[in-house]
Amino acid sequence: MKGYQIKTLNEFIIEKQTEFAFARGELSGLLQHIGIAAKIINKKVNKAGLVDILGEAGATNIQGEDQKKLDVFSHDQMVQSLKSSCDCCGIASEENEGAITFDDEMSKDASYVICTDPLDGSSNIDVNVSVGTIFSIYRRVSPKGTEPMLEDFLQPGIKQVAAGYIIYGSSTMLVYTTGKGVNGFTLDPSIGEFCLSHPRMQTPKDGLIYSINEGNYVKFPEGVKKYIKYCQVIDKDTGRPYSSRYIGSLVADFHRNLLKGGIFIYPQTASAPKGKLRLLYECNPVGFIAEQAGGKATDGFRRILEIKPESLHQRTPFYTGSINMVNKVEEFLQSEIM
Ligand code: AHM
Ligand code: MG
Repeated sequence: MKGYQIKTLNEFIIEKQTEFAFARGELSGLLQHIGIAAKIINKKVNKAGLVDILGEAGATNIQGEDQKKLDVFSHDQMVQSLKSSCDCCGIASEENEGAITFDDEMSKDASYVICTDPLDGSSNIDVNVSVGTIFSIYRRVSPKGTEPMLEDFLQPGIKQVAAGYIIYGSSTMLVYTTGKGVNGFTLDPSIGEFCLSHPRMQTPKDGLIYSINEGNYVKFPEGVKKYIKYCQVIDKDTGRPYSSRYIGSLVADFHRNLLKGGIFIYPQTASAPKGKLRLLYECNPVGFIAEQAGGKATDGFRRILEIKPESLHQRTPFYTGSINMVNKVEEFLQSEIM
């Protein structure tokens, strides 16, 4: 009898490693440990309504936002899993002001640093809406055997070796890229494994969805206001009016648009001239996935992946999704400055 044909995340990672003649398995080890952290965080997220884990942890993170207990748990879990991989020498996390560096001999010898938002969209946890974990992996620029330095983390997104996210949704998925396309894995809870479910993901060049927090409309730049009106005009050739869909969880909003075609916008506003989202651990990894799936990611004027970061928690306006839709909003933005 033929068995159930599956390819697990770990099998896939090892298979890909053999495509690089000189690969030493470090990146594979890291990705596998992120997969383990994802399963543990997933379990906790699933039980969020059952145990006393909801509510503020009593602390405010350095962005001035209240930390939920699950943010803290997810951060601690990522740190723990990455430390025990011995393939990571340091972490920049949304939940920690400075970079976390590992000073044990094994980790100091590791080649990679990681930037992560351990639990993105966590304000949605209390109401049972999808949240995610985002990660971005860089090869360090400081010498191996030493403690990592700030410049290891402040590399432009084009230097990412791998990036991905986990979405804790109606099912749990891990989506990642190493710069050779995007692959998605769905967690099969019956066997506790991420299984390849979305090989070689490509996003449509056009879409019918726009995702933006329209409550901030009056604060948006003129170009964004005009683009929103453009989305709402009836035009049967382009399928307009587009549907407006906004969850308020970057991973979930992006993931839906990746699969269906659409644009996600978090622009600069009058009160937040640099936008809200963070370059290192939100926009760069999501932008890398977008590009690898045939989409686009910009700050309205510049390619996200080419921005040289100046600080760990730097914010940036963010426009990402189907390439023709991002090009269109850029036209509106650019026509406003001419
Ligand atoms: P967080 O990292 O503190 O969860 O904030 C990021 C989240 C994103 O997931 C989402 O796209 C955005 O904030 C929503 O912001 P807003 O509520 O202003 O629309
Ligand atoms: Mg967060």
